[in-house]
Amino acid sequence: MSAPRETATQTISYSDLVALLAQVFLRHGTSAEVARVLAENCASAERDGAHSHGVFRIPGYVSTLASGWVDGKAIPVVEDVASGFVRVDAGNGFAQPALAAARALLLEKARSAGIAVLAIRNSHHFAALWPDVEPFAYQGLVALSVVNSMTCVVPHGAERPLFGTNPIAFAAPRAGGDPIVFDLATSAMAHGDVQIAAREGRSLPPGVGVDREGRPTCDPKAILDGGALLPFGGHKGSALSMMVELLAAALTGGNFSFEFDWSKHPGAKTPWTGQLIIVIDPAKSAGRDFAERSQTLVSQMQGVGLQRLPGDRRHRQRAESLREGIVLAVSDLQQLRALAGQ
Ligand code: NDP
Ligand code: PYC
Repeated sequence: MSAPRETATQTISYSDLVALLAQVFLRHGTSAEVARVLAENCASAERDGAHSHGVFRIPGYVSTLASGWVDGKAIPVVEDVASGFVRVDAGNGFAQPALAAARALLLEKARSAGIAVLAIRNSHHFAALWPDVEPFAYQGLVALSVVNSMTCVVPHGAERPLFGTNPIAFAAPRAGGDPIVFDLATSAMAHGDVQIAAREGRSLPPGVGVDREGRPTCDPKAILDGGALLPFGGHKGSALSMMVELLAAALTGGNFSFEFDWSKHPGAKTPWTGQLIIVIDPAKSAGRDFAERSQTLVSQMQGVGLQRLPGDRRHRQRAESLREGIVLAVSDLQQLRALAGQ
């Protein structure tokens, strides 16, 4: 999925898209709870214009479920391990239902201890990361999450890929406005965006990846066909990607991006790794109101000429989608309806 945007389109409401996607997940082997959580996650990405992790991902979810690589009916096991630490074994299921299962306990701990860590392991994350942190900011909390993916990024100074595309997402409350949220792959480009560029026949900017011989290339197909991505910002992005491997895998008990072998599951696309979420209650910090301080910072940034905050584009697109409906290619909608058995 991801027909070029100039193809025939149709609009669908957010709630209808959630219902349609839930039907797709259910029909392809998930439990009702997993279908609900993944459908909301995927529809939210599409609603916010995060196309690389919206309905574009559905064929990958479906082929992965069909391959037996992931357990769509896994029941996460939540463990209360310390005053500020919650562990979840996702049971080879998806990470988002694991977060949903642990959410209430994580919130309670963050409010009482001032900070709490959620360590999810044995989990698959195939989505955007901001939906995992943004809701905490709407509840007045600061949240940071990292997840590792699959080997496709060459560490800075190395010769072959090892790291995943390893995103970092952050959310913080802001007085009188949407929370401050950013969510970025530590690779120069998300793997999903490389796939979309390949399908649309677009070339990439220099510095994104290398071909199978390790030579710099702007051809997305060469990156996907035996080549690899580079970290963003050279050694700096590479260090952050290494940090993500340590926090999301080593600290949680999940797999590093290079540790799983899905070759015996043709069609498998979802990385089998781990995820870490840290939630902080700013009410425990000294003195001034955190959300007011966030707004002060934003005002100052705007005062020096900043036109666009991270998250602004998504929030603008969200408002438009909720007002006018989500625009999908007709062919994508037909494919979703067929997958839903309609
Ligand atoms: P982008 O480079 O598109 O955006 C990164 C962040 O920068 C966003 O918060 C974005 O805000 C902000 N931003 C973009 N342009 C500007 C600008 N000009 N000024 C200020 N802020 C800006 O994201 P990536 O390609 O790095 O990642 C895309 C998605 O892929 C993410 O959601 C990530 O979680 C997901 N991903 C998931 C993986 C997984 O394993 N599950 C692995 C890798 C990536 P805005 O949203 O408003 O555009
Ligand atoms: O876009 O890099 C990516 C990605 C990896 C796993 C899910 N999304």
